[in-house]
Formats: sequence, structure tokens, C-alpha cells
Amino acid sequence: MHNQLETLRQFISTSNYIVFFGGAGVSTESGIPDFRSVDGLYSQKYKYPPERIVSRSFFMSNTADYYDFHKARLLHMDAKPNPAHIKLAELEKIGKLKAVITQNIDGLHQSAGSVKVLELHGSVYRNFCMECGLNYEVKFISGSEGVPHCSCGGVIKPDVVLFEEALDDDVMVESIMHIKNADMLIIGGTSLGVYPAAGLLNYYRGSKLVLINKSETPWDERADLVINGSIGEVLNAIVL
Ligand code: CNA
Repeated sequence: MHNQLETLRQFISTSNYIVFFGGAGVSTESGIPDFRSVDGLYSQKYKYPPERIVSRSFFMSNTADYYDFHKARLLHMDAKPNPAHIKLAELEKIGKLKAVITQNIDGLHQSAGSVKVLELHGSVYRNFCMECGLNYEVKFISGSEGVPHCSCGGVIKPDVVLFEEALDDDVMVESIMHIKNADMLIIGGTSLGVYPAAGLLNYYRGSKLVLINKSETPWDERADLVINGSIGEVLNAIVL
């Protein structure tokens, strides 16, 4: 681990366009469960399989069950950024990191002070009426009984990308631009099993691809540095 941290430090000190690409594992140290770890949401028992609940067709057909899951398992309004979020925000502040591209929907990168955050899968903090488009804050959702409805009567939907839904074109284009320009790409806390998000990594052309993850990923072979560990601890060990 010592040598790996030293290599990570060297990579950072010789880079000026770092991009971070992350997933649910970035927030587990803030107490938010991921999907695919042994104690993740996919391993827990619900009335329906979680991977089915977070799909567009389930949202449309079983809206009340979707919201039971959403409010109980996807809303973590008391969660605080951990050292991984904080170090990434610091790297941006000193001008080394140009973008955080995240599959997370929890808003913790912004809470830590990151400014350029590209949310591939949206955010639970934005919600809109499916009929009239009116926006609603997350507190309206958490404080509602059952399915939250707009004043016009329409159903309110969280602005998160469910399975079977397309990713936002502008967010995709900007993410690709940053990954293409990056001289260092740090990937962390993601199983890299969700597409098209994981496919974005193919746009990286540099020679400092770093993977920080607790478990193996399909990209380990292609990485210039793999650190199997907790991302909060690893990034916390980097002194800027
Ligand atoms: P995932 O498939 O659950 O994978 C998480 C990965 O992170 C696994 O490979 C773990 O081994 C690894 N991991 C867990 N904790 C740590 C840690 N502390 N340090 C390093 N590695 C760790 O999650 P992905 O993000 O790859 O899958 C994409 C889904 C998960 C997206 O659509 C998200 O919206 C969705 N999700 C987001 C959140 C959130 O916003 N915090 C929570 C749960 C699920």
C-alpha cells in the first residue's frame, strides 16, 4: 500500500487536468449503502428486487412501492461528506482537478465544496411534476405521505435516471470532453457494471488511470495503478 500511495502522490503532482469518475462506494463511508457490496441494497430483502424497483416501468406501475423504497433507502439527507469527497473538492480548489463525474444521486460532492460536478444519474435533491414540470425540493418529498403530488394533481418524480431511462445528453457530452482532456483519471467506488456510464472511460487517452476500489472491477487490467482499499482512507492519505 505504501508504494501505491507514493505512486498516487507522484501521479497527482505531475498532473494538471485530473478527472474523477465515481460511484456509490464513494459515499459508503458517509453511511449510505451502495448497491452491489455484500451489505449493499441488492443484498437486502424487500417486497421486490431493488434492481427492479429503480426502473422506469416499476416507477410508472407501482409508484407507491417505489416511493416507499426511495424515502427509506435513497434519501439520506443527514449524511455528511467523508474524506474522499473533501479531498476531491480540495484538488479542484488548487486547480488540479477539473471535474467530478458521478453516478451518485446524493449531492455529497457539492456539500463538500466541489463545483464542477457532473451527475450522470441525476440527484434526489431535484424533483419535478410529471404533468406541469414544476420543481419541488427534497423536503417536500420526504415530508409527503405516500406518493407526492403536485398542486396541479400530477405525480412528482425525482430527477434521477432510473433503469430504462436515457442519460442527459449535455451531461454526457461534457463528461466525454473532460475525460478526453484528462491527463489523469481517478476511478473510485464503483463496480463499473452500469452502462452507459461505465462506457465513458473508453474516452480516456492518458497514461495515469488509477482505480481505487474495495473489490475487483472489469477495468483493473487496463489501469496504471490499482489500489484495493477504502477510498476515504486512500485519498485522506494524500497531502496536497
Ligand atoms: P455499486 O455497483 O454498488 O458498486 C459500488 C462499488 O464500490 C463496489 O465495487 C464496492 O466494492 C465499492 N466500494 C464500496 N465502498 C467502498 C469504499 N469505501 N471505498 C472503495 N470502494 C468501495 O455502485 P455503482 O456506483 O458502481 O453503480 C451505479 C449505481 C449505484 C448508480 O446508478 C447510482 O445511482 C447507484 N447508487 C447511488 C448511491 C448514492 O448516490 N450514494 C447509493 C446507492 C446506489
